[in-house]
Amino acid sequence: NYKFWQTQPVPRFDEDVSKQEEGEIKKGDPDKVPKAPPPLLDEFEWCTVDLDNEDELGEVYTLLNGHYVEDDEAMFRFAYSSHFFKWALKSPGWRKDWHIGVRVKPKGDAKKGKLVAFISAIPLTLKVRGTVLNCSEVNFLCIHKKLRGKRLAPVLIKEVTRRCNVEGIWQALYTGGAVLPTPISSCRYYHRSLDWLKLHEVGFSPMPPNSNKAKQITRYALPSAPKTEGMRLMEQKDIAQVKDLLDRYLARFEMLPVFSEEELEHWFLHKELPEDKVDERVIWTYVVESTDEYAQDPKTKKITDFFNFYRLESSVINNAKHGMIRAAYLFYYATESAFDSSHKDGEASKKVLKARLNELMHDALIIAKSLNFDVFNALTLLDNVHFLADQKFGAGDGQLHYYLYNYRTAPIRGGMTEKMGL
Ligand code: YNC
Ligand code: MG
Repeated sequence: NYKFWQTQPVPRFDEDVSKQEEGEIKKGDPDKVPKAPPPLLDEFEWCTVDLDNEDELGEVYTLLNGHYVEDDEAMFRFAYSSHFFKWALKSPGWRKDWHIGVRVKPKGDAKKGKLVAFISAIPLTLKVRGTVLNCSEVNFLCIHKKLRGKRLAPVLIKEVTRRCNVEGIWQALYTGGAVLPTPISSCRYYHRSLDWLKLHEVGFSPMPPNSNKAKQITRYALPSAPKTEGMRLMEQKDIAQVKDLLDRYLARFEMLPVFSEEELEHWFLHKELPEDKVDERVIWTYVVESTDEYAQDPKTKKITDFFNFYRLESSVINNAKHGMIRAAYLFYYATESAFDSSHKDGEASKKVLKARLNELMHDALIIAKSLNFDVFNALTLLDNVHFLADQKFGAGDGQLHYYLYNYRTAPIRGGMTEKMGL
């Protein structure tokens, strides 16, 4: 019955949001923002986690790797790398005090007690049906398994809200598998096997009736090299062009993130890692650079398409043979073929887009396979419906619900930002 959520500025399930005015639910009042965090039980205390401190980064890593999101059957659990946390939590404009922890109060001579809960926010500029919202994105809410069911989650949510309000931020975007009042959109996870046998052995991919191992392996076989001419890894010099293409592409959707060049660089461009950390790489962005058919100089090239995926492992909780699943998550993409104007009718234009997306995603799968990923994941958003079935993705049982805090809007159709796991 949502004892906590019914006290919050979010639409109720029974509201007909389409009949109400779009916008802020409760006007933010800086004078009413509490000066201090809400109280915790006596044995706990608030802290700010310093992700620039390797020890504290390690504490977040340990908490989340032992206690973060699992599937319903507790077979798999998200296993973020330390570098992933830096990527996800230190995007441009990040604030240290938005990395919030709860510790057990230190005993004896100890300087700090064990980290038992975490919640975070990063700044996000979001466009919802033309309105630009300066909001935050709340993620990585996690409570130690021994402290579950004690109403600590609402306290963490109140504290992250307070720390956002202090900065004059009154709206937030968040996602999750839990059903809360009230999703603005809901997506399903789709999975494309790259190493079917391994996925089968860990219990992720069942054997379909009337099939066998050999048939399944053949079904998901991929060529060894990508096919699209002009495809290469994104470089620094591509940022402005990729941003222009992405901005135009995302403008076709009802809700989208607005990235500055600096943000786009952070999220899309891989930076060399120290030698001992090379396998913590998170992001791979590929661009297609083609000869521009409209250019005066036929040698002029421009970026006509791009896509990227990030790496997020899942630990396999109880399996003798495999400890980890290496998953690639489709993040963003954009293609000039979305603006095809050679056809007058919409159906023909859609075919152009569909054909191009299938070429691009086929190459994304080939590349991910060559990078040793076991599975390629995507959500039912953006233009993904055009390629999921053709590229042999199968529907998963995970749903991802999207929520906005303190903002009322009619349900969002189709695409929007791709998400970082949960
Ligand atoms: C959840 N995922 O309904 P009611 S996603 C929000 N998001 O409240 P307790 C959640 N609320 O129903 P536990 C939630 N899960 O009584 C539960 N709740 O109104 C609500 N799992 O609290 C729940 N991470 O402390 C109920 O629950 C109340 O001990 C119960 O802890 C929950 O990061 C949790 O799945 C999820 O670590 C922390 O189970 C724990 O069970 C856990 O008794 C594994 O809480 C990891 C996991 C969630 C991933 C995520 C997004 C979080 C968004 C939070 C909302 C942000 C709002 C915007 C704030 C900023 C505003 C501004 C400006
Ligand atoms: Mg609790």
